[in-house]
Amino acid sequence: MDCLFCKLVAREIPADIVFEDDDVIAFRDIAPQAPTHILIIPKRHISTLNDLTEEDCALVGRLQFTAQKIAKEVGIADDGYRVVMNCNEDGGQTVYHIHMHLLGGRGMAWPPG
Ligand code: DGP
Repeated sequence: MDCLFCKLVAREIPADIVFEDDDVIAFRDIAPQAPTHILIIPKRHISTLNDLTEEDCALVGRLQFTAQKIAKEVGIADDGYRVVMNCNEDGGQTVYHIHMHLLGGRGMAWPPG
């Protein structure tokens, strides 16, 4: 499958990996939008949030919990952070393998652009 993040999981392209377990991998975004910008993804390919099934609920919870763990580890948990998952074109998704953005290290604006 021609998926950038599957290639990253397979170590076919390099990444600055900050966390990995059997189901999830997290790495620094190549174009950071904040002092801390980390992507947390399932190792299994899921194209968009629209493709999730009931069986994926625990996996999505694992993504969120991993974000919390990393936020604490990198020291942004107390000041605060944002997690974002973009879906399809209007949502701003550019890589079609679901991923959670963990953004922190600066104040965030609302509403998002
Ligand atoms: P989204 O627009 O929500 O689909 O986010 C995709 C993110 O992926 C975007 O913030 C940039 C990041 N990205 C794209 N290509 C690479 C890559 O090769 N390596 C890393 N580490 N991040 C990438």
